[in-house]
Amino acid sequence: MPTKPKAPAAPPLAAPDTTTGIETLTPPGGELHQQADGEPTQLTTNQGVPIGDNQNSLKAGARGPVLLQDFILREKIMHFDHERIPERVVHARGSAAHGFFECLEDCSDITTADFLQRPGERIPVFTRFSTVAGNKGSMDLARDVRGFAVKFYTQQGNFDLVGNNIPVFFIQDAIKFPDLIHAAKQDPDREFPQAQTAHDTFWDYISLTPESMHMIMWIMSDRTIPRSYRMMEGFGVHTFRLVNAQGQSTFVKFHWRPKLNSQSVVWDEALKINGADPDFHRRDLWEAIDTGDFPEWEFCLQTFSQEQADALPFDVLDATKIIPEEVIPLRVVGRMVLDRNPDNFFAETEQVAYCASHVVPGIDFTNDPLLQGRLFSYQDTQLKRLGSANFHQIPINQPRCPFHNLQRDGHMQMAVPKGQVNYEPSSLGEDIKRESQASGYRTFPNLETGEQLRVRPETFADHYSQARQFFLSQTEPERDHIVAALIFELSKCNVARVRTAMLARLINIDESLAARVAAGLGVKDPIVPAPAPVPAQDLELSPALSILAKAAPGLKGRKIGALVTDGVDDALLDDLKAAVEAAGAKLAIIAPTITGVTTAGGQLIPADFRVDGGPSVLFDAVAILPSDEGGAALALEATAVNFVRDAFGHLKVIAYLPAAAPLFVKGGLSDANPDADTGLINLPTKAVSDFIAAAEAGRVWAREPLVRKVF
Ligand code: HDD
Repeated sequence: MPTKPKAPAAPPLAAPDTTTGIETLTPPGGELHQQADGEPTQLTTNQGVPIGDNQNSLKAGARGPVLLQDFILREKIMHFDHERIPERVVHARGSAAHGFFECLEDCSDITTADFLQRPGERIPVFTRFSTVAGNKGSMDLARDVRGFAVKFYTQQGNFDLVGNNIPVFFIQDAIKFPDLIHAAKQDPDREFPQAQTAHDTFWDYISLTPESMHMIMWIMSDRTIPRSYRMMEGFGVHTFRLVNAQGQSTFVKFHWRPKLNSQSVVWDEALKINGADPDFHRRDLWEAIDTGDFPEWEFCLQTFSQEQADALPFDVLDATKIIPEEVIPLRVVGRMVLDRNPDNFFAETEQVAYCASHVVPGIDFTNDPLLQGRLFSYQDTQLKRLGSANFHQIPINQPRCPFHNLQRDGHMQMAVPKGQVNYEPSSLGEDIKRESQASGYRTFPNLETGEQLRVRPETFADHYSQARQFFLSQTEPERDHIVAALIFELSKCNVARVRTAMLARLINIDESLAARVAAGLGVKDPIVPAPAPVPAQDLELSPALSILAKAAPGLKGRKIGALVTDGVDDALLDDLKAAVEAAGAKLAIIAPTITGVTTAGGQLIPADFRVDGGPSVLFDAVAILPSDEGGAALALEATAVNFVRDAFGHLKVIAYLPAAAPLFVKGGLSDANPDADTGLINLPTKAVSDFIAAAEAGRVWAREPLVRKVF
């Protein structure tokens, strides 16, 4: 067994201050409540009573009735009956990891936030990624926004940055959120479709919600089918406020930038990954961390003043808008590394309670009406989910700094607060902690005036300009994918009005977009634009909005699949493995049996996957390396033929030996032309290094028109 690499040497994480005498919750206070030292020597009940037989219930006679007095049976079953808690109403399916945040730059010029003051200092974080619409047991590769929630355990309390992998949102006001989510999730009468927006109710709602058009461009792009959680950007979405020691406020948008760059799969591949490995993303995150390949993100601030905000052509309180990086650049002030998998999914990933209202001194809110609604929603939902106002006492939710107040009691109180005094002002209870104006959280004293109105500001009225900017800032393959995604989704809508209404919106974003989607839907009638009180402006394009324009060549963190048979060439396989690993990727062996293959030189190479369990959708590039007899035998396996056909169809780089010819013929790829296709690497002619270089360059976009109709 290879030994597990250890986390890089790091300065110790800031530990809770134990010198203040303030109680923290681990371990619980009071001698009575100390856990006994040492591991129990045998299975016990929850009361610590040793269990003699965990297989048979207590009966009156060997074949007689079970007795009610069997407290061991009743305790075990009662606990089992209560194992489930309500799943999150959105973001139910997720995966999380522990790690650290390291400050890289002193930010005292703009914020007093303690974790952004001292370069080199690290604090713990717990980060959960999720899909939004699907239930807890749904598949990972749904076309969906991904949640990107980070709990920073700072020395001044927990800061939760509850963001997404997309920097804008569907709606501008939180009062619309329940309707949006009802429309997106399964239909209430039949409880399907699961984990997808490709249905009438979602598109009906969207067609009637023009403010969602910018978000629609993002969710129809490849951002919603990421290759890995490790390869996603993250965004705080709203405009927040930073406040420095002088009380000055600076607006900020929070960004996470992955070290591995943003990467996505293609749609047909996503559909097939969901069948091949519904846990594709959670497995990928788990395995990367487990093998020491720790994912990392830069933490960036996009800061701006009131004057800069006033000069922008939209309102910074509108969560359907971005500020292009070209207009206000990002300042990299920290990094996050995830280096430890949870010990227990339920205790940590399921019970972690992120709240948008959890901020720390130096970070404050703005009047964004979407953010304001969120400030209520998260605490409320945690009460429902976790069952008690004491949810902050669950270990994953506890601050890592001392905390103390006079809140008491409630369901599942875990602490044992001492003393007679649980109120203040009080003249008794000398040791209770008091408020401090000097160091306490201070809300920025923003001047607010105005009538009480239920209205949307006029500055929120432009719904199309940034949607157009996003669409036109994409590279050609990315625009093609937005068109294809809209055609796919709208083709799943049975109600013709919904399709027509969407075309009437799309034409306000870009005429060619609407025309192409109409062609893909087979709509021949002219498209009548929906009323657009503020027509789309031509904003400066922003290449930073494109994944492909920013892509850097490389295979780090990727997976290469080699389909082999008995008789595979030893030297070739060794070269391939060495080259793949040197590029920072991992090689997986796919073989006709899980025991593996015997090479031409007589070595037994164990397989990672049997051919039907390791389709090419699980890999970023593939090598087809059968022996002469092996190639002919594989051509009789539909899964091996599909391996090659799908790798080609998903625009992957394929290295192959001449012995793979029967697979290409059976897969309908006999006319694939290695002279014209940079992704076909004929190994006797070309070298393993050519394969690696081609795979590092990414998918072969030029092949796309050969494998599907581009409207
Ligand atoms: Fe939300 C969960 C992100 C708008 C109400 N949200 C949740 C999670 C993420 C986000 C990442 C999962 C946290 C976890 O892993 O436990 N939500 C966002 C973003 C939004 C947003 C980036 C817009 C910018 N959310 C939003 C609104 C509301 C909510 C407008 C309600 C008015 N969100 C919730 C919630 C959830 C939640 C119901 C479900 C489970 C939970 O909170 O803990 O309160």
